[in-house]
Amino acid sequence: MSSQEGIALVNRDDDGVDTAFRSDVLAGLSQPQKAISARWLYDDAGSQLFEDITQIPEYYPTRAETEILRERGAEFAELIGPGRAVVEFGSGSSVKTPLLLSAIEPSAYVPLDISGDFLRAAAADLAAKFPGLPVHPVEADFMRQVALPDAVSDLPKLGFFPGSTIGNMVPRTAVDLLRNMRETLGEGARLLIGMDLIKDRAVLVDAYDDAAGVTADFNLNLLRRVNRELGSDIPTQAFAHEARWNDDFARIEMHLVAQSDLDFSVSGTHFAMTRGETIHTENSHKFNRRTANMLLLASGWDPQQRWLDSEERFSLILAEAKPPKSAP
Ligand code: AVI
Repeated sequence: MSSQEGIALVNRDDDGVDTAFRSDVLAGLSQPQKAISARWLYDDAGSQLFEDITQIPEYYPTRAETEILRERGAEFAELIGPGRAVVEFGSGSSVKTPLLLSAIEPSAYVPLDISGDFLRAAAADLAAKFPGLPVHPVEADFMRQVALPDAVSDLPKLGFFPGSTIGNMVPRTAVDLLRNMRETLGEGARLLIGMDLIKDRAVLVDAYDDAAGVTADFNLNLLRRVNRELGSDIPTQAFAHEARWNDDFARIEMHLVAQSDLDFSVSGTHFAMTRGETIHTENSHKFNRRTANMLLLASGWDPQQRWLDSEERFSLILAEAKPPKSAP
């Protein structure tokens, strides 16, 4: 997951403030359940903290997904075949992407990311590792439909969306994104997507509330960012990180819990919180076979194959964009 700090795609006012960040924060803090969108967790410090999270013992998703990519290369090659343009939604990870690319003999690699800096770094890294592979980075907001470079227009496509980032979206947004991916990639495209699985509540809560406090720091960094960028005086030390399982929606939620009654202002707007009140900062939805299939089918993707890691904690699913057909 990269920083969302794209240069060309960010609107700033005369004081250099990201106007979307300010309006999102002010709107979110004005709701009865205070909330700030998880996209703002990823400034440079937050992106580094997320990298640190992927290394902590309790956070299994990265290791589990990497294991699948490492072990199942021959099956990917057989089902996907050679010659596809791999379109990665996000800048690409230095570990996962090479595992896929070396398994399937692609014709081109197209990383899409809103952050030009992360994109160029990831593209250069991949080009060095795969000298014969054409790499065409595209700076774009992949939540929308994206025009791919002419150089790959005639190639069959494989979308790659690892990490269970789809789980950070509420279902309505996830469906919008998956439908846009289908439009971006075209008919006959395949999609290889990571989805984390529903499991024991304690394992899930620990993965998002680790003993070393890295995830707590990641969550609290959001308040530090608001103070730094929006001229506010939120007493960050008066908040505690909480990860809670919401069983109705099969998701881990991250909250920042006020430890006392509080008053603060953000960009000149006053806010008050009572002790125990929370700011909701992230959802991480978990799936089972049926809910994963339902999400894909609702978005125009036919699931074809599903792989799990050896401890059955995480899934990678291959799906195909098929034309709509009549069914009972
Ligand atoms: C990026 N995303 C898939 C992570 C997740 O597991 O939902 C973000 C994260 N938040 C806290 N820990 C990890």
